[in-house]
Amino acid sequence: MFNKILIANRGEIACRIMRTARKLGVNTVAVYSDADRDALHVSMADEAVNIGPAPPRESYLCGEKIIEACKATGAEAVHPGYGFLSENAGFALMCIENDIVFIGPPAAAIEAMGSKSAAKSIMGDAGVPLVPGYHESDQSAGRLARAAAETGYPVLLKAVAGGGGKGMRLVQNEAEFGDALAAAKREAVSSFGNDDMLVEKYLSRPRHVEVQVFCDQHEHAVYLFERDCSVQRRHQKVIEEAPAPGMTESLRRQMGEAAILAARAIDYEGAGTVEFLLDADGAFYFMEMNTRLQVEHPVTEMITGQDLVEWQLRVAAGEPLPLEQNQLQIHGHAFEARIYAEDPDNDFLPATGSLVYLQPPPESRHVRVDTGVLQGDEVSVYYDPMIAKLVTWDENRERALGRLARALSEYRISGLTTNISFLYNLATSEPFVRADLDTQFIEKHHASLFHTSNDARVRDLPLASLYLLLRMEQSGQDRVRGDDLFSPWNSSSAWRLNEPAVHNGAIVLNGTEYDVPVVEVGSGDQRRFRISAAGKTVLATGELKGNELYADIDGYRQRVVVVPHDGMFTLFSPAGAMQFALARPDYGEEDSQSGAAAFAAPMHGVVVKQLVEAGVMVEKNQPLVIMEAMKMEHTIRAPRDGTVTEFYFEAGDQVSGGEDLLKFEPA
Ligand code: MV4
Repeated sequence: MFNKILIANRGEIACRIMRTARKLGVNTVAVYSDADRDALHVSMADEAVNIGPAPPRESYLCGEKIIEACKATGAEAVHPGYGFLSENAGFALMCIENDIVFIGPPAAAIEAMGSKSAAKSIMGDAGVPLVPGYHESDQSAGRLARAAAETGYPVLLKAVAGGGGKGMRLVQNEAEFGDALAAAKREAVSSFGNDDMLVEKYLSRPRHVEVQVFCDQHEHAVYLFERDCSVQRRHQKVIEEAPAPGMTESLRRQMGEAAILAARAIDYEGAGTVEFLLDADGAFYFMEMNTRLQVEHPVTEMITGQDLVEWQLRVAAGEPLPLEQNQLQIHGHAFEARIYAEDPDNDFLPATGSLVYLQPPPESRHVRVDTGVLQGDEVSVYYDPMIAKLVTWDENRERALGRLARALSEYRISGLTTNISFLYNLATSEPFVRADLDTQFIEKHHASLFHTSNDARVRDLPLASLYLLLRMEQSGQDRVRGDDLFSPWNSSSAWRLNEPAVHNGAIVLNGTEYDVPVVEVGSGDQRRFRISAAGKTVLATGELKGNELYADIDGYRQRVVVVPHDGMFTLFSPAGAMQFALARPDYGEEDSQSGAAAFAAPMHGVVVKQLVEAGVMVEKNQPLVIMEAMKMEHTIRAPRDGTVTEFYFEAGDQVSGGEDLLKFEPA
């Protein structure tokens, strides 16, 4: 085994690799860019070397600097992680030339899988099943058109140098062929500088099923079963699982053995993944081979009980594979959800900013969190905005999926927008629960996954209202215990003595404001909130314990989780995640954490307009300030008669959710 290795990567995968190195007693060297001086992967390493400015070209992608760092620290081997230099044959060669072990396959194996047509030729010759089609070198339009006709429409044109769906075109019939070819070539040339095409029979509803393989330097090869990565968005994986639902033992063995054929065909060594398209009829076809450890490797670790990074280090050090095929078994089921700083409701626009608050769910035998960031870290523009991989395991798919949904509902991040509630909607959606998976999953079920329609969610308005009422009462009590007594709407009981217990609050769902009037009825054990929302009136009561709301609505009881973030709230119920905000704060001021009196901004946004002068008397409900957030204007109104004694912002100012907007003195 090595004495010291260098990890030529950052973030969660660098941390992941160092965890295993430490376990094996291997010393670790981190490399870091100027943007990563305070990153977790740097503090985890035994030594760390600065390799330049933030842009990857000048640091993490700069092979010479990595080699230099190895020499300076005496590292014997380099683990490239995924991305960056992991599938760069030139870098693998450079390592060898400098007597440094590249923890990955031989450069020739990386090279061989770089071209789709060359890869297909090799795999076809080795007896790995291919999608019917054409992958020869004659690239004349006439030859390609004839290949399409022989294959049979519809066909898919794919760029030979392609990846990630770029330079790919579906052609339905002969009439469309010419235009489609021209379009695919244009895209391929601009993306890859190479417009060679291959032609494939189009499969209409395939699944993406990939097989993990491992080879050592002693002719041994095993497969560690499959992962289903069908749920993707723009060719980015979203949720992965192992094993693939609906696999038979026979299909598993056939795919596993085909994957080993593929690996042997290129004299593979180390960890590799053979990707297949699995058709609805059970036929499977080679798609590509990834010559690296993949992001989603943890689901394989969870169901096999193996540490794949340990296997990589052992194999690279010349040891034989730790286990033979007949010693490997699947136990249970695992999921991985990729938690990203991005906005699903804005075409998954990457989000940058500070992880102001970061609380992952507790880790256990069932829940694993692979991350490279800590609370307070920045998600910068330079690197992939993945925050963490949330991995769950249990005895079967249903239970593992339940664990995933639960863990997602417990994941708390504020400071930037994340895809957590989108992932929750996905994990709890009926077709996903049924394992009705294919590569069009997200497009097909768009309406139930995104916050495009409120129709289904208005049913949960009473839950949101009940939460806000109970939260107000709690913070009111907190404040009475504290010394923050000046504000009458903070301590609910104080002013309710003089007014009927009526709340005229309004709740915003995805930019639409709903009036949700509430009347308190009864007292003591019999006290209920009579909540009217969306044309229906219910009687509600409940208890709020931390983030758990124990709700009783017309006698129907349920426990849901509500997570505050950025002045908004996400309610996780079995129906999916619902985001809401307080539109008119008649349920009381909502930010109990900051202890802020007065008006906290309901969310990140911009102050558009100040509507009254400081010091002038205003009436209850009179508009005070207009804020714009999420492309919506929100009016902040007076909670009762009084005066604004101070505005903390001017028109045009950026405000963070939870920050005080103004100070109000009741009459
Ligand atoms: C296909 C296909 C259907 N038929 N090939 C997309 C990216 C590229 N690496 C391969 N891809 C596909 N190839 C044939 N002959 C459908 C896809 C595809 C896809 C594959 C895996 C995961 C997600 C996908 C999403 C859309 C299309």
